Amino acid sequence: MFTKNGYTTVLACSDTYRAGSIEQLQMHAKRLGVKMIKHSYGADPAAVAFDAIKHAEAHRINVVLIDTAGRIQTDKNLMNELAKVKRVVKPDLTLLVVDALTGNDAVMQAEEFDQIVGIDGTILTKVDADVKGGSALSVAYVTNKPILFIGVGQTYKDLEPFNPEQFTQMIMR
Ligand SMILES: Nc1nc2c(ncn2[C@@H]2O[C@H](COP(=O)(O)OP(=O)(O)OP(=O)(O)O)[C@@H](O)[C@H]2O)c(=O)[nH]1
Ligand SMILES: [Mg+2]
Repeated sequence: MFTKNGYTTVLACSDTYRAGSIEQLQMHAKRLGVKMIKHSYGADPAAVAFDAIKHAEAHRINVVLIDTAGRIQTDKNLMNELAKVKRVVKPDLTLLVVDALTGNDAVMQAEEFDQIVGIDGTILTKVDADVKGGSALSVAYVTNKPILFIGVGQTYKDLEPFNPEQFTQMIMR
């Protein structure tokens, strides 16, 4: 989406935790023709993000996308690690990616992430598979932060701006 709109990007693999995460992001970077900054598994996610920002500054790249590991909101250590990434790199925008299929759990997730890490908004994925999408209402309500984009499929073009009208129609159907 950034590339299509004329912005240059660099990806930071700050998911140093989940098996295969580095290879996965590397593949996306290759397909998209963008640079990716990585360390090894177990490395400090904040350090990776920091390096990516330095790289972007040196090469005048517009946007740094920092991909962090998925985690359960009840794991205090991992949640604090995420808070650290935020403290160290001071991102312009912190987005929580929520899977619409997780239903009510998405609401708990969003609430905890907002409290501990602080989010600016959410991206709701798998809206194509969600029966109703009612959790979106609750996620926006508990965080009081906007849903910015929805995921409607598995390809790069399947990220759409959130359209409240359309969404309401879908829920009311
Ligand atoms: N149908 C559909 N599939 C999606 C959507 N968003 C992501 N996926 C698929 O869901 C799977 C997991 O996507 P990832 O991007 O790896 O999810 P993640 O949340 O980063 O997962 P972790 O890195 O393990 O925390 C992939 O196969 C994606 O293609 C969506 O909006 N719709
Ligand atoms: Mg991931």
